[in-house]
Amino acid sequence: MGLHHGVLIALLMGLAEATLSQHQTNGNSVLGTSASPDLPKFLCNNPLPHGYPWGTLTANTSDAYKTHPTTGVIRTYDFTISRGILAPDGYPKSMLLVNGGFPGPLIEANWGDTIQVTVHNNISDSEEGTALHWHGFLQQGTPWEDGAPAVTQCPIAPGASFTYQFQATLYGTSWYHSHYSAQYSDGIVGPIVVYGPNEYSYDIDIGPVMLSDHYHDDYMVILEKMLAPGGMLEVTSDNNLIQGKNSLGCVTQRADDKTPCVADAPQASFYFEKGKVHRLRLINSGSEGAQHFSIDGHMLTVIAYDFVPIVAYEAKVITLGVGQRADILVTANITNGTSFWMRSDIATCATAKQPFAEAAVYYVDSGTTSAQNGLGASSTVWVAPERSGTHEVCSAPERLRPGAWRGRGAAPGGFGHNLSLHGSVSGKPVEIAGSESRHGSHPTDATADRSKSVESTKSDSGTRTGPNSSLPQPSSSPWPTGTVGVPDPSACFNDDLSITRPLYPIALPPPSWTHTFDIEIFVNASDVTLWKFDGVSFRGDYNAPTLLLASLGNTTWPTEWNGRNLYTNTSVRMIVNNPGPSQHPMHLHGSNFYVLHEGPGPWDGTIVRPENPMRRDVQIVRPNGHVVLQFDSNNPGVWLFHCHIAWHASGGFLEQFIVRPDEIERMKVPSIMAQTCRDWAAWTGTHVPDQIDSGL
Ligand SMILES: *[C@@H]1O[C@H](CO)[C@@H](O)[C@H](O)[C@H]1NC(C)=O
Ligand SMILES: *[C@@H]1O[C@H](CO)[C@@H](O)[C@H](O)[C@H]1NC(C)=O
Ligand SMILES: *[C@@H]1O[C@H](CO)[C@@H](O)[C@H](O)[C@H]1NC(C)=O
Ligand SMILES: *[C@@H]1O[C@H](CO)[C@@H](O)[C@H](O)[C@H]1NC(C)=O
Ligand SMILES: *[C@@H]1O[C@H](CO)[C@@H](O)[C@H](O)[C@H]1NC(C)=O
Ligand SMILES: *[C@@H]1O[C@H](CO)[C@@H](O)[C@H](O)[C@H]1NC(C)=O
Ligand SMILES: *[C@@H]1O[C@H](CO)[C@@H](O)[C@H](O)[C@H]1NC(C)=O
Ligand SMILES: *[C@@H]1O[C@H](CO)[C@@H](O)[C@H](O)[C@H]1NC(C)=O
Ligand SMILES: *[C@@H]1O[C@H](CO)[C@@H](O)[C@H](O)[C@H]1NC(C)=O
Ligand SMILES: [Cu+2]
Repeated sequence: MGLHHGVLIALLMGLAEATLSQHQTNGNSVLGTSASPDLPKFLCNNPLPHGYPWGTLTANTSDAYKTHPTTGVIRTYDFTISRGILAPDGYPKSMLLVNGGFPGPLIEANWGDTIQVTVHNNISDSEEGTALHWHGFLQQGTPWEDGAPAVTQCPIAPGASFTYQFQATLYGTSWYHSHYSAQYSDGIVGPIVVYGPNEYSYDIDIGPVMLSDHYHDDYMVILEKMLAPGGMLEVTSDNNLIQGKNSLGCVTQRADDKTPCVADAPQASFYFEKGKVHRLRLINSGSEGAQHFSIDGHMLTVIAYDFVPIVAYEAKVITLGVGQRADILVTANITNGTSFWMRSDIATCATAKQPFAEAAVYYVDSGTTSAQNGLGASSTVWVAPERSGTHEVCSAPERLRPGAWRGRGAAPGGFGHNLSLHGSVSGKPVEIAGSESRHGSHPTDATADRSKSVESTKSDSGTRTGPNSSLPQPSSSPWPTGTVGVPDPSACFNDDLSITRPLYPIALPPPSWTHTFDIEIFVNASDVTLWKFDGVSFRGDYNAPTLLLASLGNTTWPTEWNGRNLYTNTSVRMIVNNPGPSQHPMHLHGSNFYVLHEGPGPWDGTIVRPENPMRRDVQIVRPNGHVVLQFDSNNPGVWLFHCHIAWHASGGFLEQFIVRPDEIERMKVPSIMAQTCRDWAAWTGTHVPDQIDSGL
């Protein structure tokens, strides 16, 4: 849907100002601003056996697929999905927002906690269904909570609500997104952090860093073009964002497009403490492009991919396909500069009008003590910049190390609290089963004089105002292409499997079934170009979720549902051949897979490190190449295996596996699943849902 006239005028008035406020670019999100809190080592409003929520378990000795803590703690969240107009890159667009922010609120939990999210579908003015997928969560025993419409549930009808509840049995960094059509491309995305044991220590957790290509057109407009007779599968992005922000949004505006765009929207900024080790949680939450991420001059130490801790290795540039995550450590140890560009470039196997995302990284002096906030000089509190947040300080040994925590200024809602290194924090009490009720707060950014805290830098004479006109622009240069460790812009594959090694080794079991999955493009009888995966172009039925049919013993489905019953298989090997020029980030729900081999051309039959192959939940199959994956098919449920490019999934690039059908039949599906279908059926009885695509 386009922008309405009245709205447009209101917007024009709002945009008359020189630059855009955080609220105009990102709504209620504070990511990428000084109001974004650093994260703790773990949440501590809960029991801490042996000092940690997860007791004595460690990253390098735990097989998380078999052993995980069960804390009994429930982290509750309340999400409302509504339409709203934001201008993330200066170009206003009608978006779909979670609690009024883009990106949506952060979900936090400790390893072993239960996450409960109530989702209200408030999408109006052209109503739509929705469903949220919790990417990378295994959903053992709760396959109906996976959030895939037509597979695990009926969509949440407009005006209806649905409460998801599932346990965090893996830990690390992930995200949630709508799995309804390509809806998440319009903004229904947000980060998830599950705190767990760390093998590699760090001082400051900067938190999620969301990398996403960005489209000025609504997802439905894009799909209508793509799926029109004679249409093309290729979709072109307009910009690239870090934390949902970037400038240059007007550069790609079409000449005939009179939408009032504001040049030089603010870019994101990050604050590093000199000499300290920072953890960044990179997430490719985009719709198509693979991202090449770097910070000028800084080596990146990768400690986890997806939900899998790995043996640390150093890199200059990290490649992330859509859905993939990387946890990295960055030491602020450059001595001849204090501000640097963080960069994320869309690799050239995707078509992008403006592929370069930038954000500023500022070194701040960690030696400063606070005089401004009424705390005595004996309390070491980092003042620069002032932060807000509601994290507790708990008395676990690790948390007492000075430097690990930052002081926080007045929080947005006015419930500021005083931080001391050894005590607890006064402020809003949080029940163990209570909510982390930070969503919906407006970014007031009560920052004092930030420029004081930032060391003087060589100011450059750049013409752009971002990231923030009150701070100097970095003038650093990117790693030169063509040098060791810097991939060519056309490189569309993950780092070599020989250097990405899980910290906890698991040997590859013998497969009980091996199958080759082909990727094809074809034109259907209506002259629509679509994808085929494993011989079928997927099209789901929102009114008939396959998991619910399987639970009733029905696994005989129409061909276009592309279901494969795995019967009593124990481990399934999947050879995926990609004959085309696009990369495909292959994602499996319900399991992590082993990555046996990846490369150009066909597979030569060799396996990289069979005694401990890489494991993750998304792996890129490169253009004109192959990937060989294998998973232990022991988690009962119906699980999607698909390309995570939103446009490819819409074009039919999905398959669903029926895992352990006998056990599915024995599971007790909560009655709310049937009620959700009745609500959806009631709504579709009077409305025709515009399912022009695969549905996912
Ligand atoms: C830039 O600074 C202004 C004033 O301090 C603040 O309101 C705004 O949120 C900042 N923007 C970012 C992206 O940090
Ligand atoms: C796991 O890591 C700890 C802490 O670094 C170390 O002491 C221990 O030896 C490691 N254990 C194994 C099995 O690698
Ligand atoms: C629901 O959506 C409407 C229209 O977009 C909006 O005005 C309202 O604030 C939303 N309600 C909530 C609770 O977010
Ligand atoms: C900075 O730290 C990185 C580790 O992240 C290290 O590889 C590099 O050598 C250090 N550089 C300097 C100048 O100390
Ligand atoms: C800082 O030092 C590095 C390595 O010697 C050099 O490449 C870079 O240009 C220097 N930066 C500045 C701003 O002088
Ligand atoms: C913080 O400390 C100051 C000075 O001791 C006190 O006046 C204020 O009430 C405290 N704030 C909170 C939220 O505890
Ligand atoms: C071709 O695909 C489009 C998009 O999925 C669909 O609407 C149309 O019905 C299909 N045509 C035929 C003949 O199957
Ligand atoms: C199973 O479900 C499909 C789709 O609803 C239906 O066409 C088929 O008749 C069902 N089979 C049985 C045996 O009920
Ligand atoms: C494994 O799954 C394949 C695909 O459906 C099937 O042909 C085969 O019989 C299954 N094997 C076992 C042991 O269930
Ligand atoms: Cu794809």
